[in-house]
Amino acid sequence: MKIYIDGIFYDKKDAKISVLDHGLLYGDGVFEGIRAYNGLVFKLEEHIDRLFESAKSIMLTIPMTKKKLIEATILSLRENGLKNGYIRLVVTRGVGDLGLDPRKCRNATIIIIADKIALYPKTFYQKGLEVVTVATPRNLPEALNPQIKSLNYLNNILAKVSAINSGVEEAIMFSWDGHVAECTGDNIFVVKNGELCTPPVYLGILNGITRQVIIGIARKNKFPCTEKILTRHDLFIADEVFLTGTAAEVIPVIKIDSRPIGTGKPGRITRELMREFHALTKKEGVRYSVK
Ligand code: PXG
Repeated sequence: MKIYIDGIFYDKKDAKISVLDHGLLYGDGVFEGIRAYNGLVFKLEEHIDRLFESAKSIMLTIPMTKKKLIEATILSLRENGLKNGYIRLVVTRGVGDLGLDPRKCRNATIIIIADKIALYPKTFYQKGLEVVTVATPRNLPEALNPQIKSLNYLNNILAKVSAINSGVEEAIMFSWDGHVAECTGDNIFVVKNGELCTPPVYLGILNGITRQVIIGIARKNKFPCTEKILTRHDLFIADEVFLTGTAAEVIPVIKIDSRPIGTGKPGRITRELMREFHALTKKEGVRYSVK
């Protein structure tokens, strides 16, 4: 495995960064997760745009143009001979002194890891996933806006720990005032009477790229789809619930807090959207060739 750090590819064992990098010391940095399907990078420009927006929001200058970063991303897939894969782009504030002051970090560090990812075991995609609601609320947007995909994921990790402690793989997080927000690395959709609903971004969630793709597919297929405030009650009485994310793709939820959702099996609309999503990943994206 070859890992890109600041313009050079290193073997995995040699891919190292300084202990004084503020990405490590303070979680000061941003990241993206991107997927490639059969030689096509899905929504590459959208991910690069979001990375630059996350960086802008924390006043971090990415020392590379979007075009060059796209080239480096594709090069990473090529170097690793990956036709299918997951790309983790990380930009940290860089090496600095001890102390928060980002001015002490002269150069941002750019890391590109191209590998595989399996967020949940494969069987859950057919059988559906069991999840729990957790007490840890999503970050307050006024404190650290969840739209920033920052290296500070402790909020979500705490929720994930609660899920694991409850014997399931994923957690549904709420906003500080008790509305459904999102999961630890996925957005959430509810289906009720043939209509789709998903929480609005202003509530304090990541505006997932898969989320946006699913909204588009749903509307194209004439399923009404709205951004709406949802409560725990709406989850419990839903006909179907599913999660979306680059790593997770589209995954049905069949139980929340030990309560069966709908029939307790992956629903018809969820399955249709999963099919449509996979069909889209096969035909859309930035094409590249592998040696
Ligand atoms: N919400 C959160 C909090 C996320 O981190 C999503 C939703 C889905 O967004 P996209 O744009 O991917 O549809 C995410 C995605 C990783 C990793 O380790 C990253 C995410 C999820 C899981 C793993 O790179 N972020």
